[in-house]
Amino acid sequence: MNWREVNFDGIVGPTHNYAGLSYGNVASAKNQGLVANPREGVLQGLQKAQHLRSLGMIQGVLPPHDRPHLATLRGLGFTGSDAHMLASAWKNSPALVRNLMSSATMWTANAGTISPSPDTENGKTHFTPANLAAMYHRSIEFETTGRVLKVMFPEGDRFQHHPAIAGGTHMGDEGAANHNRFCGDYGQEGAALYVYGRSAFDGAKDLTFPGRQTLEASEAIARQHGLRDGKAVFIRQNPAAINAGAFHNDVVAVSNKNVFFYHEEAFENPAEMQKQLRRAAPEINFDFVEVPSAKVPLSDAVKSYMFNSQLLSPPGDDKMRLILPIEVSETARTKVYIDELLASGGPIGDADYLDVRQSMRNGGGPACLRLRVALSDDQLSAMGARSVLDDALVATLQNWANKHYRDRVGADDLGDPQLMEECFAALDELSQILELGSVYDFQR
Ligand code: SUG
Repeated sequence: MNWREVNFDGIVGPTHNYAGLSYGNVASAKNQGLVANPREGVLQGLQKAQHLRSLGMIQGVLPPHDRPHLATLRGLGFTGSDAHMLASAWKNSPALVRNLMSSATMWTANAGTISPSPDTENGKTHFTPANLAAMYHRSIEFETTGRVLKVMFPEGDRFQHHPAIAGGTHMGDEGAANHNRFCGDYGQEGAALYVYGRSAFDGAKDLTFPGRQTLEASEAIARQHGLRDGKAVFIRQNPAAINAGAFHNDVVAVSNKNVFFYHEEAFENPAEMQKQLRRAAPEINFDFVEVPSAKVPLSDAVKSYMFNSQLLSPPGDDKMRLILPIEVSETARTKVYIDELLASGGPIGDADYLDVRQSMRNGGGPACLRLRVALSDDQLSAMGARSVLDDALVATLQNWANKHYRDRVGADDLGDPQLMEECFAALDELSQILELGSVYDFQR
């Protein structure tokens, strides 16, 4: 049976904008108020997906969500027609509308946590959508995400879905961005590393920025996914990394198979992290590529997003390949470091620099934009919906984006009923293209 990692990239939504909503996310705060170009954003994302396809990878997509999220407005007591609800909410609280217009679902590394079937007791692939409780504009994602995942991976012999973890910020869960699966090969049993920022009940006095992921939420996911005893490792992020802007662990670390590429200051106790992983999976020949602060200061890692890269095993290649944001090549020390890394004879032999600047300005690099799922041939053929890209689907999506998306969305546009109509028209058509059925909350 053939196994591979499939990347599901979030399609940038029609309301993509820079509202500065994510406290602790340095890029989001810095770029607040810029005019966004959603059309350029979606095309940059598709170009990244095409690049992976050109390397021989199988590539899927996940759809954007309906924005403004009318179900949330209704839950807050707004009534009447869609346009009336939007107008009243905009008058009452533009800040609320800005939150409900966010296109943050594009960062599918936060869509959920996935444990592939070789790692679970019942031999099924398990899914838990992330509650994203830390940020209001993201806390409205999990219900739609859960519906989409169920259409794409139908519940049954192969796939099992769980509800998002309840409990608000105490049980804050940000999904795969704080989760790494290690294995010898994708179809072999692996070990899971869950990285958390704080414990639910301890106050985390050493954090100035939010620790979005709690230990208790991570433990709950490992339990409900039925990971085998001893195969889940829980390690704390370095508070200094969170305070420097690494709001998710994937800003300072990325893994693939047996290789872990991470910054020296990513974890509170990196030696303990290595020890526990080796203990959890003695059969895996771990290769830890720890990047010293002396070569790449934490500030350059956060600014360039060097670790928010995709680390791939393209079919037929002996060495792994990094997909980096172009900002890494524009930051002196990270460019020098990557050149040295590729020449070092280690496990990583190639690197490509891609332009995903529309997303990067909100703190989302190549790794944020994708959800990884290890799938066998059999599981791939059992998938629902039409989310795996081929040339025809890419062309259809490009035409769709060119037809529906604006090339400018600024702060004042977010209360515009016309933008809402455009978003719903685009998603109505997209749900047909991707054969999603009724996953959205708006009525058409
Ligand atoms: O949750 N930005 C996202 C970026 C998520 C990046 N994901 C990973 N690291 N995996 C966030 O902070 C900004 C939206 C705004 O400001 O409008 C935002 O939500």
